[in-house]
Amino acid sequence: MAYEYIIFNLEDNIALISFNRPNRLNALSGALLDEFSDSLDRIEDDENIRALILSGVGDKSFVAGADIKEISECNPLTARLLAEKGQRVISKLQSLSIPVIAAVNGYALGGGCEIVLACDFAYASETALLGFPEITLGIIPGFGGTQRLARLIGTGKAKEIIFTGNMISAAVAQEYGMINKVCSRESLLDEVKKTAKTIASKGKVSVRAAKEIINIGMNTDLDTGLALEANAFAICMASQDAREGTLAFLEKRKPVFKGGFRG
Ligand code: CO8
Repeated sequence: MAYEYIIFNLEDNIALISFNRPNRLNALSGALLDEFSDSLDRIEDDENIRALILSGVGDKSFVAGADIKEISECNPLTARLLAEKGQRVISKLQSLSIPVIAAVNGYALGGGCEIVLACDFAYASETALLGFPEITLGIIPGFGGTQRLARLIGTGKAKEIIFTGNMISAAVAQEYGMINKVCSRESLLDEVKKTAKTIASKGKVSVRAAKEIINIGMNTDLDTGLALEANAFAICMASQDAREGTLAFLEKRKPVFKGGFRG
């Protein structure tokens, strides 16, 4: 599939997807969602890609939400289908086996904020604004926002953001745990790339296992999560990286991770 509404780049083993509808502040049209979904499949099929970075084209917006023109034309049935489509794509993003970092370079509103919440973590520029303005449109978040926001920051803060539609600054979003780090506009992408490179230099099997177990564990009880962690730990021990990592420590050298399992 050729892409018009996203830009897909590979830098070494790190993928970068930029949402690309700058004259609509990168709003998520159905066509953009299709391209995004296809690019996630491509990434999942390429085991050489070790991390994904998401950002928005232009200096104003990450993603300003779902496309309001498309929403305005929906009837209840097509609205449900569109909400389910967005939820599917964003859940696919969340369960991607490699780490995903959002570089929030401006507005992250509605569907844009829902994308941020499904990433493993996010850095934002100091001028970024996040929020859920749907209530001002007479609707509610429909791509997972009511669920992921409340789970991440608690129901009180989530309800205030969703009921008022007010945007919050990157600094407040950091205080709430939606953003890990606030950077200057100029340094944002470099900071995200630096962290992605650090992650990409670690063991392939162990990074994927850690992500999977944290994600599953957050949706289950502690005992089940601990049992899954022990199994995942055992799988890591079968990897060449576990042998290399532990040997390198004992030999007082830096590990060289190559991925894969011992024969
Ligand atoms: N959809 C479509 N077009 C948009 C969107 C959007 N979400 N956001 C901005 N645009 C367009 C504007 O209409 C404008 O177009 P034009 O140049 O043709 O007039 C262009 O982008 C530039 O925007 P502005 O001129 O408005 O820029 P400002 O700097 O004045 O304002 C804002 C920036 C404050 C971000 C403003 O654009 C805004 O309020 N945008 C809408 C934000 C919003 O409400 N987002 C939530 C959308 S709803 C949603 O995400 C629900 C997800 C679940 C859907 C479930 C499916 C049924």
